[in-house]
Amino acid sequence: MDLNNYRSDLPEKLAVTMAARAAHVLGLNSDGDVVKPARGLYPHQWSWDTAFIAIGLSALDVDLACRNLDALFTGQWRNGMVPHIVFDPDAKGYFPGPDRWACADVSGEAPATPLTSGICQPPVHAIAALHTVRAATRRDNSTASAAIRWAETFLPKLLSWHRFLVRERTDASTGLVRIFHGWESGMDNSPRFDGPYSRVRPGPDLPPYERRDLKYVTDAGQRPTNQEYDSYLWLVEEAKHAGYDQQVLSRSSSFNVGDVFFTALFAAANDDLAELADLVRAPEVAEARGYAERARAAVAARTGPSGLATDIDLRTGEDLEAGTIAGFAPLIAGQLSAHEVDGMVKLLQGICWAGHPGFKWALPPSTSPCSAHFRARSYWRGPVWPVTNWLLTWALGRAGAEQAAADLRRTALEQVVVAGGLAEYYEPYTGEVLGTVNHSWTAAVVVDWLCADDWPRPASMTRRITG
Ligand code: 2M8
Repeated sequence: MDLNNYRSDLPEKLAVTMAARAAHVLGLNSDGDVVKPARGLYPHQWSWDTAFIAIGLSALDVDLACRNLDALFTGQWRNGMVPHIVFDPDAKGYFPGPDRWACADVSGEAPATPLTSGICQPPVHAIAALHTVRAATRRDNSTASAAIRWAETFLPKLLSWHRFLVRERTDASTGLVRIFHGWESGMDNSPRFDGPYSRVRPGPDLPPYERRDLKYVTDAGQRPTNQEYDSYLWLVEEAKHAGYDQQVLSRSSSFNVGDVFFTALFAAANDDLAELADLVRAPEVAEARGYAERARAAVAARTGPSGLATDIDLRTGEDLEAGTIAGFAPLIAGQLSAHEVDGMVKLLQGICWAGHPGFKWALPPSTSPCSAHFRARSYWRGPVWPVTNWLLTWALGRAGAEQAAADLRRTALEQVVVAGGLAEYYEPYTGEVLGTVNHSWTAAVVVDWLCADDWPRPASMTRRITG
């Protein structure tokens, strides 16, 4: 078969090969139980990556999925925050590392071990936990009951994390989750944050530093700029200066954004937390439902006539209209009417998103090609990310738009197969692989997509990852 002309559904043999390859990448990126995002560029455990990785692993090895989530939560702070990085003391070469964050030195909330960063990332963990438990219940009885027992132990940790987001991070006036760093959104250099970053002024006392990311991605144009890195590092200094105190930061941080996508994921995660609590007969079902409703209402209040939602700069009150994938927050938040879902699907498939006539694949990029901020090769400013495709397929399926979900999933898989690499992100016009080429969350969503279709799963896939 000529893969360059490949356009139709994956034949079974190719699907199995692809799934095995994705499982192999997860194995390549693991140290013991813990699957890191990528060798070299991201050698520690990342927060929302771990959630997506667990989603993929749950199709291969439920227990390993649980162990990855547990490993991440060993870094949970006393106030409930799940840090965006849990550092591996043996892995070097990532900047900023634990010394630069100095969390345990300046905050009594941070654990002394493991060492962590001092900010968080979107709360996909409850979604991953429920996904994992559901995968287990489709297996044999002993896998199912082990997963339920695990969920009983994991639920209090999830609750403490969600309570942190409600107590420390929910903006009273908008109901949105506030973030103090673009890294917290997971979409680091997205044009969503150009306005807020223009107001971050790195001082002359910014300690010197050396970027390490450019050793692994040699085309600097695919990564954030040096100027952006100065702002990123300056915000770390500000957070340290505030002792990572969330209330102090809400007044002092020069970056303070009400993030619609984070809030939408929080709504969806609370729906799943409620379901998980129900499954293990815990009393917090109503509490989680309440959080979900309030987060969903906050996203709805930021949704314009187009159907897309807009972040807000909480320092200035400015609407952060930038034409990014985060606009699809209402779809992620869930519980839209059939009419609203239909509108979202039309937008998603329209010429300003997946249906852009110049694109190689009908997939939504991180920033709309109709936006003046669109950059085809630059990280979160334009490329297509399999992980956001997964979130959209998941949200569409949940909203009952099964055909749109299936089309998106099929095309996203075809892109990965034809490009020949499980890349971090892809160039929308050419389909070229960008960033790192063996990225775990890409591998994880590929495993989930393939297994969700009940394609055969060879035993070798499980062996490769579990050793
Ligand atoms: C990217 O972010 C990190 C900082 O957290 C980096 O560029 O060094 C983002 O894509 C983020 O969403 C992701 O979690 C992380 C690891 O894959 O990489």
